[in-house]
Amino acid sequence: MGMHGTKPQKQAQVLMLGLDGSGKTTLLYKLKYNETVVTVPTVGFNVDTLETDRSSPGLTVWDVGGQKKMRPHWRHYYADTAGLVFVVDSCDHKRLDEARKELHRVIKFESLRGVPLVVLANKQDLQAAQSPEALCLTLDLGRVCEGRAWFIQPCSATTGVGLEEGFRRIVYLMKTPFKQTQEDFKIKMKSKGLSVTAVKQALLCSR
Ligand code: G3D
Ligand code: MG
Repeated sequence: MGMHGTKPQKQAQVLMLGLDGSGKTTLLYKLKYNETVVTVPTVGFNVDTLETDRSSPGLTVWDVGGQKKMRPHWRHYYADTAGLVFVVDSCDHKRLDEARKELHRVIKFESLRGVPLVVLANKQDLQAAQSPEALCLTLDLGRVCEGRAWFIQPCSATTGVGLEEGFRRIVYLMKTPFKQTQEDFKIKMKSKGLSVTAVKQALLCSR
């Protein structure tokens, strides 16, 4: 993310989860070093820090391995999580249902109650990618995220498009009380001439 002079004082923990192969490690390296790396499946975790603007805490991002055998261990990373980023391979149509189940299982944990969520709809550079609107429905985000601040961000870890936006969004959701995010959202939509109902139908952002 942007480099803005003085290091922020506090660090906030962002937990990045998602099925194996969804692109977590690729996107973390792209964000941090602007490099496309050849990844190997993450056994255990990677951790890195990202700087934000001076008014926001820096982020410590935990990239936890997403293989089936790793998933029971995800819960050991939930404590102190200020923001959750769930990465989805938008092209892996066969495993979208598995991704949905894992996401639902994660966000039901008591220790993650009310923690803001950004879903990164990754691999949008590929033609077969499902759109974020369609993914919202496939992942049933509107229903399962009731009462939680959330957003779905299309991105590509290989080109870098959408990555900073996704992490800016999690910072905004972490910093802003839930009620305020709803108000901001309504104002933004009105200024675009869209009714809140129309936008809810589009299911593009948090309610
Ligand atoms: P993970 O950390 O979530 O397990 P990785 O996933 O970061 O290891 O990525 C898994 C594979 O997906 C890698 O390819 C990586 O290059 C690819 N990938 C990640 N993000 C994108 C993206 O946005 N677009 C495209 N086209 N590919 C992506 P390999 O071939 O090494 O398995
Ligand atoms: Mg990995």
